[in-house]
Amino acid sequence: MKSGFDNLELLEELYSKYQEDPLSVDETWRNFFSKLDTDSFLSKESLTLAPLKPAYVPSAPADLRVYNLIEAYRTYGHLRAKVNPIETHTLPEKDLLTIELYGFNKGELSALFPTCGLLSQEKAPLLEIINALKRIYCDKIGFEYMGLQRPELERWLQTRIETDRFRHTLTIEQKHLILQYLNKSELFESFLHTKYVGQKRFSLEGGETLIPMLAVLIEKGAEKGIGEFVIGMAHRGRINVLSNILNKSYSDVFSEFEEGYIPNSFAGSGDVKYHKGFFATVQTPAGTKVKVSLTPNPSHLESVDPVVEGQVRAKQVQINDQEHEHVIPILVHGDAALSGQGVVYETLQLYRLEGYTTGGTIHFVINNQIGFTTLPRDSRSTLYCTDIARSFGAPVFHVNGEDPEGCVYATLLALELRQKFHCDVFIDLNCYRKYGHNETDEPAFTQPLEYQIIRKKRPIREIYRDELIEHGMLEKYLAESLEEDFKKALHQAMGITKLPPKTTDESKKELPQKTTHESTKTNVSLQTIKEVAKKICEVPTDLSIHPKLANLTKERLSMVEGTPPKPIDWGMAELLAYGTLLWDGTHVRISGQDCGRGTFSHRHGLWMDQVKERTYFPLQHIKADQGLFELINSPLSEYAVLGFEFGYSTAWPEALVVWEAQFGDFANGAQIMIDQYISTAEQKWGQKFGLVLLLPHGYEGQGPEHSSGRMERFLTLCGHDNLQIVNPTTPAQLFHLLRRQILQPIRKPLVVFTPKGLLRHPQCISQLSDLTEGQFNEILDDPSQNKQAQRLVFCNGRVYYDLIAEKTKSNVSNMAFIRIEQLYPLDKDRIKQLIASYKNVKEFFWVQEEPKNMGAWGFIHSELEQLLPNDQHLHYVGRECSASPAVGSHAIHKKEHLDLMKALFERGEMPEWKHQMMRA
Ligand SMILES: Cc1ncc(C[n+]2csc(CCOP(=O)(O)OP(=O)(O)O)c2C)c(N)n1
Repeated sequence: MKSGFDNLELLEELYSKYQEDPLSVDETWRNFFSKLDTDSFLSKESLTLAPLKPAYVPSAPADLRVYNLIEAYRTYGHLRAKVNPIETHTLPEKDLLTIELYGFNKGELSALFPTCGLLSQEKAPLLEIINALKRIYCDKIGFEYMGLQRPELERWLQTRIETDRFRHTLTIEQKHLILQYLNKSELFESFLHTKYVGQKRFSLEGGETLIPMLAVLIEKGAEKGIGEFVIGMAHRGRINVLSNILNKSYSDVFSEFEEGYIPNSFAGSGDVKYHKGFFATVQTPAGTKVKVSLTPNPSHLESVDPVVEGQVRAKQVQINDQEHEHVIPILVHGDAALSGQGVVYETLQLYRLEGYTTGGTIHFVINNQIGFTTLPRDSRSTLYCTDIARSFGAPVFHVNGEDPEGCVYATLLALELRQKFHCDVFIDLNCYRKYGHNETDEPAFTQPLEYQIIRKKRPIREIYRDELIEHGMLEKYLAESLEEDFKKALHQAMGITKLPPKTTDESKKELPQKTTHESTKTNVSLQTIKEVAKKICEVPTDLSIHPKLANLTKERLSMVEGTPPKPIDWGMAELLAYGTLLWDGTHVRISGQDCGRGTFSHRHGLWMDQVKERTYFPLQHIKADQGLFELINSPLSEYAVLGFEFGYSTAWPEALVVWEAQFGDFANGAQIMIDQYISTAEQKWGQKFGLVLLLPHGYEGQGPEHSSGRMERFLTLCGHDNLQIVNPTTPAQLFHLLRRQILQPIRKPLVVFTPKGLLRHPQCISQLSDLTEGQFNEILDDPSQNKQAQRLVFCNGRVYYDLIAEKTKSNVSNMAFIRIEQLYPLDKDRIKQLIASYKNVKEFFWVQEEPKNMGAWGFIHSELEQLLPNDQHLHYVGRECSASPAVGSHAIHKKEHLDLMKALFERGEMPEWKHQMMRA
């Protein structure tokens, strides 16, 4: 019996025969192969099959028709460009560029026509004009730049491309340098392939031209004054980029391939080698130094894009790079991921927004024309994987990986364009993937015919080397010695790798930060609070604000200046937290949907002039040397915006970076950012950052989608002190919590469940003295200090206010309420102390408004039960398990709420408590 592989061989043999002579195979196979030929890679033909109408007016003069023809090449020439090193079929002649469409015939090819500025002479034979157009637009670079709605940019590029200025100015030294980078790129991979057989590395082979492209970009960029590049990329070629672009030592790379490898510098849980980040200062051949970092990246493709943008933005702001010209983002994509992942669109949407722009990103696509086992025809509806670029007016240069000089030319053009127009630009590196998805995969299971072509391919390095030798630009012996020297260096590095690791001493490793429950001093002097309050309530004389806002500022000022001061509400406490941090020079950045005013109109950190178009941010006007304040209404995206803020906070850990969700549950639109980055980045990659998430949460009868911030999800992510999960219940608690985030000695992400109804609840207030004297309390004891209580109720968040209202109403005296403000890390010692202070307690309860399978119960019940006296259990009072977070009907919500209160307050003196189940 024949195995699958035998059949494959047979198939390959048949296909080879068919390629030589289609008539040599029988008709069934002929039909099958001809279909594969046109379908195997996304066919540009599909665009050209419809019968085309003439693109000229018959009466139009010749110069106009020539101009139309030139414009057609500028617009569609890329469709004819020879950019695909594994093209399986030749395109038919008849297409959008055929001369008949523009009113010419073959007999006119030698007739003279105006060149319309394309050539230096005024007139030229039609054939010469067409040949020039083919050379410019249909050679090994496809320029896609027309119709981007940026005429200036299009004109500039046109001049650049058509005068072909620096394409042919590569010196012999530069050509040798390109070859040297190809040597490094390809020989490094083949070395790993033979030394570490069967180990995953996501080889770059087939697309190794990426290395000279990146190298030249960094070199030329540095010479033009760029001080830093931040690169985001996925698995493919990452190890190659680490070694050959960021100069991570070969021996360090090899040691990570060794069996038994244990990292010797960081004691977190770590990550696999093709996800880790790296930072280096690289010296260019001309001696210029430039910083290059590669951002850590999880498996989730494209998720790193907004992270890189956020990091770059933070770095630009830190060095006051207002023109966005000194720190540049580079994103390297895979073709399937680029066209498939929605976060790409969300990230691109940020690029010209004032609060997020980084002045343009240079994108590279390692377009190996496959995603794992899926071909383009199954993975996208667009012609190019880069078609998203058109939505944002970003030019695309389609290049052929087997044309290293063209690739380098396009890269330098992209750099110049980005620096001049501050736009995004894409380089679509058409190449192939030498092996399967990884090195252990057999690609011929799913792409037998493509791999027949690919297996016959010579390495790009060899093709280019032989080209240089053939054109007399390189001596053969020199080429050989360059290769030998590099191989020797790899062998030497390998020798070092075999030595024992530098240190296995655990005590020498950098540890993840530990949290403590010691309080941080966060109170602020009365004088400073007054000065800050005055400034944030001061309306400039030339600003006409909304009358209600004018009243609000007076009201707010009276919370500090009144005699006696009025109670502080949530909005004022929050602004005072930001204001006092800014006062001390901390940078505060808040972004989220509609966060300027605040979804619930509680913040009003952004004032609009009611007469003329003008915005005013009072927190930007506190004092001369204050910290920078940014309050940014974000686009309607969670994934990219949260990713951006995460990136920002990792690059600027001393800043208070806040992301607010419109409602807490919208955060799940950014779940990848929460799971893959925020909760794990310190353990995986050693990143220290203090990002704050504000998630409005609370059961107020607004239906399934507006009640829950999905606290349970965050609580299941907790471990290794990775997060701080807080549901504060007073304005003063919020004030101290936000200040603690900056003033405590460690940096940990903070997830805050924020209120909606409580924003204006008459009981949810604090006194001025709570800000000047207090601190953040992770656990709040019952303020009534009813230490004789027989029932001790633990709770969390807004339900506390319902409970004390009900307690007052029903005149209950045997209960005390303890609020767990900080759920994680949980201060168990403090809870134990409090439990011990209530000596008469017979019953312990946890009350929550969320269904039992949601909220804090799943996390807290085992934590609290361990702390109770021996024979005691924690009784659950709350809604039963539910599929949906909350009911849709307000009336049912109210009934559920009454039932909940009754369940706690209307039981007999000492009921036999069971875990309470309630039904609506
Ligand atoms: C968001 C996401 N979904 C699925 C995967 C699994 N996966 C890993 S690589 C890959 C194919 C990627 O193809 P492409 O973007 O073209 O890059 P290539 O591997 O070809 O370089 C897939 C589906 C993933 N890593 N991330």
